[in-house]
Amino acid sequence: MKRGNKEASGLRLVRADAASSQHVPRGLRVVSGVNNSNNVFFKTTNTNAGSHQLWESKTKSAHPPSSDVEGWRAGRRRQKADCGGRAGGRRMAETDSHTGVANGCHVDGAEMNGGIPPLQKLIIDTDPGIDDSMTILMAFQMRELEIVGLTTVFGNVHTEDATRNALLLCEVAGHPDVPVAEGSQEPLKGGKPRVADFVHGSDGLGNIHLPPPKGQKIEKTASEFLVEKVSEYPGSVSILALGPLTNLALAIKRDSSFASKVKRIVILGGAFFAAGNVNPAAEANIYGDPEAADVVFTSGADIVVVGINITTQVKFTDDDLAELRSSKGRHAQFICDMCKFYRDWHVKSDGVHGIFLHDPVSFLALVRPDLFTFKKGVVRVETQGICVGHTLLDQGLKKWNTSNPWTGFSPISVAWTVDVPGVLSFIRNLLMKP
Ligand SMILES: [Ca+2]
Repeated sequence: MKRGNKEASGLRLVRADAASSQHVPRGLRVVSGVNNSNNVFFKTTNTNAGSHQLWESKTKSAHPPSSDVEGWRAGRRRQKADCGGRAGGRRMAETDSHTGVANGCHVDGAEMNGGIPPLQKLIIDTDPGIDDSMTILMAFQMRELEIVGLTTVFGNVHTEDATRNALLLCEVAGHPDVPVAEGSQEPLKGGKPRVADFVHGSDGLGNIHLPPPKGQKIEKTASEFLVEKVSEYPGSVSILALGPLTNLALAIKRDSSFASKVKRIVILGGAFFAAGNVNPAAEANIYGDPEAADVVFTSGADIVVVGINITTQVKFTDDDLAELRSSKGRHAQFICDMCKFYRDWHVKSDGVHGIFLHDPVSFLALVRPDLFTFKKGVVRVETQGICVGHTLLDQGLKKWNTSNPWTGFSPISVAWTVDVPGVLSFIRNLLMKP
């Protein structure tokens, strides 16, 4: 890793793994870049405009094409023609964190719209849950998303309460017709689920005790609904999993082609090379059903997982919450009412005067992957002993002499770094949107 090799010219290389001969063009500051298998990612910031670029190269030493740099120097807004295709084997995306101005670029094989992939079908598997609720309302605020349905699971509350809250949230969002399919009441191995009502209140929504929803859940179970929709639109439906992974594991067991038909599964869960939040070993969503998590992680699906090592970097302080309350955000009052209970728990539990934005951050890994870097590798989950629920990634740093429990499974993408100001700005803008 090279650090600070451009200090003299006023450029600072903050992080660039395995990029031994990279060149940082004048006027751009590299803020992140990791070697992801054979790819090198560079994220650069234009220090004048406060905007970001993400570069990807198939080689281990690369730099942005000079024609693009000239565009930056002239301060021109790059148009679609500049980045609609590959340039020298590189793909590039440009976003403007302040304006969200759209440019047609590529990231992760998707046409981008200001960093956001175009209209995509999304199912949210959820246990609402205060930060789940924020995320669901945010998702409904984005016209780039088609919410195909919500599926529910235990976790922050029992499954039947999660279903009631999911129905309520669809109604609050003005989308009462979105189907809600109820999921499993218990983890794969059976037994009483762990329920975190001490974090989210007895109603799961910070004890605001709303009247019951007008709508009803559909007859299909969550795993039936997941299989049906993924089969109806193969390669087109993404899933955001915000709770224990029981429903997804059941869908994978129900249909052996589920993993290949789902477009992408973005998961909030795990703690990668960091302490858990249930105990030192485990994070709550994975701990809620470790067997299911191991089934999903080793299924071969296109998986992105965002652990609490990433999400705890992104907080709303008391000042942020006050600002949200005084904003014209469509759901600002509702969210701030819910967050009171959640905030008080953070003070007691973590000494944080504010809230972690776990679920919203994982949502951004779906809609704004350019604000993260990822490391690819096989992830397994401990299912017994004192470390039950522990997630462990094989980073690929060593060629193992013999096969081991990580051998032979498909690698998944683990969120490795996050652009905290970029993520916070996107979340604030969405929540404060009238
Ligand atoms: Ca959740």
